[in-house]
Amino acid sequence: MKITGAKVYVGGPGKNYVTLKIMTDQGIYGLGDATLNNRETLPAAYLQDYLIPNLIGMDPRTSEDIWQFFYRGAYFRGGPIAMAAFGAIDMALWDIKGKLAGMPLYQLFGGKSRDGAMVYAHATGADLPDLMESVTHYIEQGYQAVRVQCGIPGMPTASYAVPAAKGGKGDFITDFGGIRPKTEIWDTDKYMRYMPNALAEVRQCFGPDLKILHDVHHRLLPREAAEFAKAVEPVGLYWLEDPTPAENQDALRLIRHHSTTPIAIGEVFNSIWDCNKLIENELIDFIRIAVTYAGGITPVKRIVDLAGMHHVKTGFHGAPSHSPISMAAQAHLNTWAPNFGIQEYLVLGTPECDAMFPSEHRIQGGMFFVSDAPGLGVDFDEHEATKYEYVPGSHPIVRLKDGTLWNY
Ligand code: KDG
Ligand code: MG
Repeated sequence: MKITGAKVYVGGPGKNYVTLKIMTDQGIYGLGDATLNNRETLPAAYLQDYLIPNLIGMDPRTSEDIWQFFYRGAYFRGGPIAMAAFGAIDMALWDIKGKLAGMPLYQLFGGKSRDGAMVYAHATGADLPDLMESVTHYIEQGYQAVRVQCGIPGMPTASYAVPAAKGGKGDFITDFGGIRPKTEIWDTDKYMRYMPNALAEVRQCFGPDLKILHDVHHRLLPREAAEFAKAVEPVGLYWLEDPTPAENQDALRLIRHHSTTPIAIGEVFNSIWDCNKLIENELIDFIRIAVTYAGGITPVKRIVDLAGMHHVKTGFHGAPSHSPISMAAQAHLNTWAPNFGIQEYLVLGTPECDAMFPSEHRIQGGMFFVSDAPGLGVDFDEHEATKYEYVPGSHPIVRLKDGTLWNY
């Protein structure tokens, strides 16, 4: 069996999805997602210029060897652009393997450990009453878990993922006005004073059963993160996400020394080497890796197994930037993984998105139910894809009041 060709598409309804389609001499094709938020053209160029020309003629069933060929063969290791490109190839090869076997991917991993996988939504508010309304909206749809983010009085611009003014809901991360980022001002003192009480009010309002998650988005130093994690202990968070950047993996010990609040980290990681110490030293409770930026199903499955040995559960990244293809790859892992925790799920789910990526996967009552179609169980309508073009976008950057550049 041989790979005969591959195509890359950039664009989508309201998002720049990077979609890879690998064709074979047996008529079976595989699909992969290389979307790297706000840098989408780069994995696409890597695929077009270097990876696809090497793929032609390879046996698609040798997915492990192909992964090693590209990873080791690049000489320079890792990085989100390369890993997103390798990730798309790996997903597409697993898709082909599942279609050849006539089985949904979760069967190839070891079968079902559960019927549905719990997902969480994003509740946001410009202020606390606005946030409560947003949480209520998701509970009414059957969600058992929500990530809560809200504006902080006195911060000149909104804090992470919060609408700047009352009225809007949803994720306000990518600005499709161009590649020059807008600036937000961050004030740690105001956040530390306000947010623990705000989280306590959410708990008080919605009772003990709601799973409440909160994302600090790398804004605190390790000591501040420890203080925050300790302060929110009475809230009983399901997780506290990215309380501090984890580039210095040892710094996470400080949080563990002071608090039992569950910690979730990893959405910016690209490999097992970014999280092996965090996992082996049991400094986190959830690993947030994504099959796109971390190089596909092959390496992520190894991370899931390592995590399982250390009581670390999965909580894969699922921001709206991921296409239904990588979300399906994660859904198959979620259906199998004995140490599954929760899945972030924010695929747009619009009629336009469903038309471009048809599938029988379904979300119901805050749970993701994977379809039994062979492979990933998602198709790609190339005709629909031609309706969309790449639209340049950017994340904001963050500065402190005195102008110092801070962590977004
Ligand atoms: O591109 C960056 C987003 O994916 C990120 O800001 C989303 O933090 C995020 C989350 O938890 O979904
Ligand atoms: Mg996050």
